[in-house]
Amino acid sequence: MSAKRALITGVTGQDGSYLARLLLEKGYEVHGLKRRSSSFNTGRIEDIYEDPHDPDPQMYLHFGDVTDATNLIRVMQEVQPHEVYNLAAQSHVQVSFETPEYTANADALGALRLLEAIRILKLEGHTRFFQASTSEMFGMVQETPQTETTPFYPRSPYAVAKLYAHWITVNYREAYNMHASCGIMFNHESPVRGETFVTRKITRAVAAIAAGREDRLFLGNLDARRDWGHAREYARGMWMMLQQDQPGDYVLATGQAVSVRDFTRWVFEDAGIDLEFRGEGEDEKGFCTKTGKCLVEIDPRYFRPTEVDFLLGDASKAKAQLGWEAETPVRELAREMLAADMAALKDSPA
Ligand code: NDP
Ligand code: GDR
Repeated sequence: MSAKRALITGVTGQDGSYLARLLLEKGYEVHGLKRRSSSFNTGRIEDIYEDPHDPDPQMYLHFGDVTDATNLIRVMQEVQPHEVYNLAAQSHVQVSFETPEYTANADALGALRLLEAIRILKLEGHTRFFQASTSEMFGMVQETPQTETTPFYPRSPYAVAKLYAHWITVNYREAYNMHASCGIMFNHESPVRGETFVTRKITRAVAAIAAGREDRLFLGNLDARRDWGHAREYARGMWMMLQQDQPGDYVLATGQAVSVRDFTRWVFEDAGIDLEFRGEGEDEKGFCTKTGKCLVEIDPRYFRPTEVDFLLGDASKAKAQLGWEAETPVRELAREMLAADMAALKDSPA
C-alpha cells in the first residue's frame, strides 16, 4: 500500500516541526509549505528534511504562502494530500495589533483559501483538513474552564482572524460535508518555541543571565495566567483528530493555569538564582536579588491594548473521544526549556 500523504502549512514553525516528525515516524509522505525568506527559516526541520535527490525521500518542501491562492491550488493539485494541517499563521498576538490587515489575510483568509483549493480540485471526499484554532478566541472569558461550547470573545486582531478561520472550517464541514476539524488549542511550548513568546523569552534570558551574558529581562503583564502544555503532545492531538471517522472540534489543554510571574520565578529558581518579588501595582519593581539588583523589570511596551487575563481549558471531550490527554506538567516543561537554552549557550561562542 502506498504511503498516506500529508501537507503541512507552517511546517517551519514550532508545531509544524513536531507534526512533521510524528507523521514521518508513522510512515507518511510529508509535504511542507515553506515561505521564501532572505535567510534560512528551516532550522527546526533541518534534521528531518531529506534532499529530493535522495533515492527515497519521505519529506518534500514546496515554496508557498497562505496569502497566495494560485500557489495553494497548484501545490494541493500536485500533492493530492490525504490530510492537510493548516498551521501557517502570523501567530504573535501583540504583533497582530501592529499588522492587523496582514494577520487577517494570512490567518483568516489563509484557511479559506485552503478549503477552497480542496473544493476547486474536488478533493472533498479524499482530503481531511485540520485548522489550528486557538484559546485566544475565548479572550474575555465567559466561563471557566473553557470547553468547546464556551462562547467566544476575541480580544486581538489575531484572535478575530482565527475566529473567522474557525467558523469557516465549521461552515465548510457542514455545507460541503468535508472532513474538517478544529483543534482549539491552549498555549503549548517547547525548546523550539519562538523566541518572542513569553515562556521561551524567559528561559532564554535566564540561561543568558546565569551564564553572565545578560543582566536583565524586560517583561510586560506578569499577572496573565495561561494553560501551558508541551507542543509535542498537541501535534499528536492534531493527528488524532484526523483519524476519527467523523470530523469535530476539540479543546486541547492541560487543565492547569499558571501566571507569568510564577513561571518566571520557577525558571530563576531552577537556574539557581535566588530572587524576591518587589513592589505591587505601579510600584512593581519585578524580581530583585537580596542585594537590590533587579533582574526582571516591567516594560509597559509589552502591555497589550486589550489583554487576555486568564485562560484555562477543559479537554474532557478530547480525552473521551480521542483518548488524548496532556502529559507534561508545566513545571517540567519549563525545566526542559531552560536546560535546552543553557545547553545551547554552552555550545555558542560568548
Ligand atoms: P509559529 O509562529 O512557530 O509558526 C508559524 C508558521 O507559519 C511558521 O512556519 C511560519 O513560517 C508560517 N507562516 C507564517 N505566515 C505564513 C504565510 N503567510 N504563509 C505560509 N506560512 C506562513 O507558530 P506555532 O507553531 O506555535 O503555531 C502553529 C499554529 O497553531 C499557528 O497557526 C498558531 O496560530 C496556532 N496556535 C498555536 C498555539 C501555541 O501555543 N503554539 C496555540 C493555539 C494555536 P516562517 O517560519 O517562515 O515564519
Ligand atoms: P499568547 O502568548 O499571547 O498567549 O499567544 P505569549 O507568550 O505571547 O503571551 C502570554 C502572556 O504573557 C504576557 N506577557 C508577555 N508576552 C510576551 N510575548 N512578551 C513579554 O515580554 C510578556 N510579558 C508578559 C502576555 O501579555 C500574555 O498575557 C500564544 C501564541 O502562540 C498564539 O499563537 C496562540 O494562539 C496562543 O498562545 C494560545
